[in-house]
Amino acid sequence: MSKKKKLNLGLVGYGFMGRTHSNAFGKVNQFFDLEYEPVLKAVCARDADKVQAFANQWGYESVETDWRKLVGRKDIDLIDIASPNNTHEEIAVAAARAGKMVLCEKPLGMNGAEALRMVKAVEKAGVPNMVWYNYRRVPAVVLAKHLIDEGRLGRIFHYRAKFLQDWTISKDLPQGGAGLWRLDVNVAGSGVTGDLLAHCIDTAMWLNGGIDKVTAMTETFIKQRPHALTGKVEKVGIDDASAFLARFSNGSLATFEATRYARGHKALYTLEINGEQASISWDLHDLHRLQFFDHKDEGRLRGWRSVHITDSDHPYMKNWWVPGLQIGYEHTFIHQVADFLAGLTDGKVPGPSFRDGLATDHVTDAVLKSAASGKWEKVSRK
Ligand code: SOE
Repeated sequence: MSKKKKLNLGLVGYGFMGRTHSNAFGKVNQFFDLEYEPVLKAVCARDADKVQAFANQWGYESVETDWRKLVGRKDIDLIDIASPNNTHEEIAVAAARAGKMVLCEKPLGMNGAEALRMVKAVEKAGVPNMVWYNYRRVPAVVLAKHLIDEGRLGRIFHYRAKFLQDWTISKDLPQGGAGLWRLDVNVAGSGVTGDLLAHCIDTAMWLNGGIDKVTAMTETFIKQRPHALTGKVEKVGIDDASAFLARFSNGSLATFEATRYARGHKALYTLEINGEQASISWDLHDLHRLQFFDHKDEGRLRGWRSVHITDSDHPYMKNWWVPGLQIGYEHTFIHQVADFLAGLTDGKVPGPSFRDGLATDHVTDAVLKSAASGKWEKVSRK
């Protein structure tokens, strides 16, 4: 019998993200030596048969079909929100008021106003909180953060990020319903701005500090789609593509682009940072490599290094296999849980906090505002 402190989890939502979180909760104690151990107490979703099947597959002890009942349960310590974006605020606020710790999928709110109410609720309740911006926990991206914080890049001039996909190009794809709610603006809040650019923005502000202002353009290429729930052809309200220029507070300039219309690209999240002394570049399709160029290298041998991030002195890697053997996407969620649990022990839960999630929502709000106004828009810091 494990002597670890039990942390009873209640998961809301069993889609793609419910699976990534459940996998992380299940694996974390096998690879990380932690005081706390997550217990898969309950999973909640509206469809009783499907949620029971999910519970059986992932090992949850019980099911609920109403999140209010889950939040009201005395045997639950932490509510993990992996349901669609339009449910985040209500569940998070209720969970915080009930004194539960709260983890929430990204983006935190449908917009900054929602996210601010969520921040106020968790901060008032004083409950540990985190947003699942998982790419902060790719070992190569963490190494990039260390190199920047050590000053190896020197003054930063440029930040460049893209997140390219191609899964919504077909005009026959419906909007709404299971698996396709990201196309329904009433459920998602926005399109690629909140879904994909939000990842780029979270990582960017973590690596390079705050963003002051943006100028953006968005496009909806397919204007109408059948709605899976109503059966009617309805106007599409999401942005299919979104691009913006930004000015960071540290004086660097940035370009960001996200689309679901880049034929051939499935989840091509790339970032590049150019500093006075060095540059860094990273690519999610090759996530265990960090490209590094150091101007201080001897001239004859100067060039881009492709560092294979699998050694035990690379972030998180001593917890995995032997050098040379790679890890993947699902490990970023395991790292996030490991850091969260370690933070409970230390009394200092690391980011991204709900407040960090709010900062990203403020940028995406400014992006959408600028796309509508055609002007540069300031990013709120409230
Ligand atoms: C959309 O396709 C999606 O699944 C996002 O919702 C995730 O946040 C991203 O990591 C991968 O793409």
